[in-house]
Amino acid sequence: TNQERTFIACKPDAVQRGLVGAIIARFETRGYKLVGLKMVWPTKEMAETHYKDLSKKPFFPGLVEFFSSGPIVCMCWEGLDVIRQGRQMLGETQPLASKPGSIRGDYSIDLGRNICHGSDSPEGAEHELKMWFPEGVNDWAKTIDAWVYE
Ligand code: DAT
Ligand code: MG
Repeated sequence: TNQERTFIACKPDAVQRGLVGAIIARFETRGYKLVGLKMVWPTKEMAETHYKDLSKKPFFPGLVEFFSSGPIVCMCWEGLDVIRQGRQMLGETQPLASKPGSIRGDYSIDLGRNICHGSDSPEGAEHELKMWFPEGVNDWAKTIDAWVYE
Protein backbone atom coordinates (compact mmCIF):
# COMPACT_ATOMS: atom_id res chain seq x y z
CA THR A 1 0.00 0.00 0.00
CA ASN A 2 1.30 3.39 -0.98
CA GLN A 3 -0.71 5.68 1.29
CA GLU A 4 0.63 9.17 0.79
CA ARG A 5 -0.29 12.86 0.95
CA THR A 6 -0.26 15.48 -1.77
CA PHE A 7 -0.69 19.22 -2.00
CA ILE A 8 -3.51 20.30 -4.32
CA ALA A 9 -4.48 23.95 -4.79
CA CYS A 10 -7.29 25.80 -6.52
CA LYS A 11 -5.51 28.74 -8.12
CA PRO A 12 -6.94 32.30 -8.11
CA ASP A 13 -8.78 31.67 -11.40
CA ALA A 14 -10.61 28.66 -9.94
CA VAL A 15 -11.68 30.72 -6.92
CA GLN A 16 -12.88 33.58 -9.16
CA ARG A 17 -14.74 31.20 -11.44
CA GLY A 18 -16.50 29.35 -8.62
CA LEU A 19 -14.82 26.01 -9.32
CA VAL A 20 -13.59 25.28 -5.80
CA GLY A 21 -16.48 22.99 -4.92
CA ALA A 22 -16.21 21.10 -8.22
CA ILE A 23 -12.49 20.50 -7.69
CA ILE A 24 -12.95 19.35 -4.10
CA ALA A 25 -15.78 17.06 -5.23
CA ARG A 26 -13.51 15.27 -7.73
CA PHE A 27 -11.15 14.17 -4.97
CA GLU A 28 -13.82 13.64 -2.35
CA THR A 29 -16.06 11.44 -4.50
CA ARG A 30 -13.11 9.45 -5.76
CA GLY A 31 -12.58 8.34 -2.18
CA TYR A 32 -9.58 10.35 -1.07
CA LYS A 33 -9.40 11.76 2.42
CA LEU A 34 -9.25 15.52 2.96
CA VAL A 35 -6.79 16.21 5.77
CA GLY A 36 -6.05 19.91 5.18
CA LEU A 37 -8.09 22.79 3.76
CA LYS A 38 -7.74 26.56 3.91
CA MET A 39 -7.88 29.75 1.85
CA VAL A 40 -4.68 31.76 1.59
CA TRP A 41 -3.88 34.91 -0.39
CA PRO A 42 -0.27 34.24 -1.42
CA THR A 43 2.23 37.08 -1.26
CA LYS A 44 4.59 37.50 -4.21
CA GLU A 45 7.32 35.97 -2.06
CA MET A 46 5.17 32.90 -1.36
CA ALA A 47 4.41 32.54 -5.07
CA GLU A 48 8.11 32.82 -5.90
CA THR A 49 9.00 30.18 -3.32
CA HIS A 50 6.24 27.85 -4.46
CA TYR A 51 7.38 28.05 -8.10
CA LYS A 52 11.11 28.53 -7.42
CA ASP A 53 12.10 25.63 -9.73
CA LEU A 54 10.72 27.71 -12.62
CA SER A 55 12.47 30.97 -11.68
CA LYS A 56 14.63 30.97 -14.83
CA LYS A 57 11.65 30.62 -17.18
CA PRO A 58 10.52 33.62 -19.21
CA PHE A 59 6.94 33.20 -17.95
CA PHE A 60 7.99 33.25 -14.26
CA PRO A 61 7.12 36.92 -13.53
CA GLY A 62 3.66 36.50 -15.02
CA LEU A 63 3.15 33.24 -13.16
CA VAL A 64 4.09 34.85 -9.83
CA GLU A 65 1.85 37.85 -10.56
CA PHE A 66 -1.08 35.56 -11.36
CA PHE A 67 -0.57 33.20 -8.42
CA SER A 68 -0.52 36.11 -5.97
CA SER A 69 -3.43 37.98 -7.60
CA GLY A 70 -6.08 36.61 -5.24
CA PRO A 71 -6.76 33.90 -2.69
CA ILE A 72 -6.10 30.26 -3.45
CA VAL A 73 -7.59 27.20 -1.76
CA CYS A 74 -4.92 24.94 -0.28
CA MET A 75 -5.70 21.29 0.23
CA CYS A 76 -3.95 18.22 1.47
CA TRP A 77 -5.43 14.96 0.17
CA GLU A 78 -4.43 11.56 1.50
CA GLY A 79 -4.76 8.11 -0.03
CA LEU A 80 -3.34 5.36 -2.19
CA ASP A 81 -0.96 6.75 -4.83
CA VAL A 82 -2.64 10.13 -4.43
CA ILE A 83 0.38 12.07 -5.74
CA ARG A 84 0.32 10.37 -9.15
CA GLN A 85 -3.45 9.93 -9.22
CA GLY A 86 -3.88 13.60 -8.35
CA ARG A 87 -1.74 14.59 -11.32
CA GLN A 88 -3.85 12.34 -13.55
CA MET A 89 -7.03 13.92 -12.21
CA LEU A 90 -5.64 17.40 -12.91
CA GLY A 91 -4.74 16.56 -16.50
CA GLU A 92 -1.75 17.89 -18.41
CA THR A 93 -0.07 21.23 -17.75
CA GLN A 94 -1.36 22.41 -21.11
CA PRO A 95 -5.19 22.43 -21.20
CA LEU A 96 -5.14 21.58 -24.92
CA ALA A 97 -3.40 18.29 -24.06
CA SER A 98 -5.74 17.55 -21.13
CA LYS A 99 -8.37 14.93 -21.80
CA PRO A 100 -12.03 15.64 -21.15
CA GLY A 101 -12.78 14.08 -17.78
CA SER A 102 -9.70 15.65 -16.22
CA ILE A 103 -10.10 18.84 -14.20
CA ARG A 104 -8.09 20.96 -16.61
CA GLY A 105 -9.65 19.18 -19.58
CA ASP A 106 -13.13 20.02 -18.35
CA TYR A 107 -12.67 23.51 -16.93
CA SER A 108 -9.76 25.31 -18.60
CA ILE A 109 -8.56 26.54 -21.98
CA ASP A 110 -5.35 28.52 -21.52
CA LEU A 111 -1.98 27.38 -20.13
CA GLY A 112 -1.62 30.38 -17.84
CA ARG A 113 -5.13 29.87 -16.41
CA ASN A 114 -5.15 26.13 -15.80
CA ILE A 115 -7.01 26.48 -12.45
CA CYS A 116 -5.31 23.90 -10.29
CA HIS A 117 -1.96 22.87 -8.87
CA GLY A 118 -0.81 19.43 -7.77
CA SER A 119 2.49 18.12 -6.40
CA ASP A 120 4.42 16.13 -8.99
CA SER A 121 6.58 13.87 -6.77
CA PRO A 122 6.87 12.62 -3.18
CA GLU A 123 9.70 15.12 -2.56
CA GLY A 124 7.65 17.94 -4.08
CA ALA A 125 4.61 17.02 -2.01
CA GLU A 126 6.57 16.96 1.23
CA HIS A 127 8.15 20.30 0.46
CA GLU A 128 4.91 21.98 -0.62
CA LEU A 129 2.94 20.63 2.35
CA LYS A 130 5.61 22.01 4.71
CA MET A 131 5.35 25.37 3.01
CA TRP A 132 1.53 25.69 2.85
CA PHE A 133 0.62 23.77 6.01
CA PRO A 134 3.41 24.62 8.49
CA GLU A 135 0.84 24.07 11.25
CA GLY A 136 0.35 20.46 10.08
CA VAL A 137 -2.75 18.64 8.86
CA ASN A 138 -5.50 16.54 10.46
CA ASP A 139 -4.89 12.89 11.22
CA TRP A 140 -8.37 11.45 11.24
CA ALA A 141 -9.64 7.94 10.53
CA LYS A 142 -12.09 7.68 7.65
CA THR A 143 -14.54 5.01 8.76
CA ILE A 144 -15.66 4.04 5.25
CA ASP A 145 -12.12 3.20 4.12
CA ALA A 146 -12.94 -0.52 4.27
CA TRP A 147 -15.33 0.19 1.34
CA VAL A 148 -12.72 2.13 -0.60
CA TYR A 149 -9.68 -0.10 -0.04
CA GLU A 150 -9.48 -3.89 -0.11
P1 DAT B 1 2.13 21.98 -13.57
O1 DAT B 1 1.26 23.09 -13.02
O2 DAT B 1 1.35 21.05 -14.46
O3 DAT B 1 2.89 21.24 -12.50
P2 DAT B 1 4.63 23.32 -14.21
O4 DAT B 1 5.04 23.02 -12.81
O5 DAT B 1 5.58 22.95 -15.30
O6 DAT B 1 3.21 22.66 -14.55
O7 DAT B 1 4.34 24.88 -14.36
C1 DAT B 1 3.64 25.57 -13.35
C2 DAT B 1 2.64 26.49 -13.99
O8 DAT B 1 3.32 27.47 -14.77
C3 DAT B 1 1.68 25.82 -14.96
O9 DAT B 1 0.56 25.25 -14.31
C4 DAT B 1 1.29 26.95 -15.85
C5 DAT B 1 2.55 27.80 -15.91
N1 DAT B 1 3.34 27.47 -17.11
C6 DAT B 1 4.04 26.34 -17.33
N2 DAT B 1 4.66 26.36 -18.53
C7 DAT B 1 4.33 27.56 -19.08
C8 DAT B 1 4.63 28.20 -20.32
N3 DAT B 1 5.42 27.62 -21.23
N4 DAT B 1 4.09 29.42 -20.54
C9 DAT B 1 3.30 30.01 -19.63
N5 DAT B 1 2.97 29.47 -18.44
C10 DAT B 1 3.49 28.27 -18.16
MG1 MG C 1 4.45 21.78 -11.30
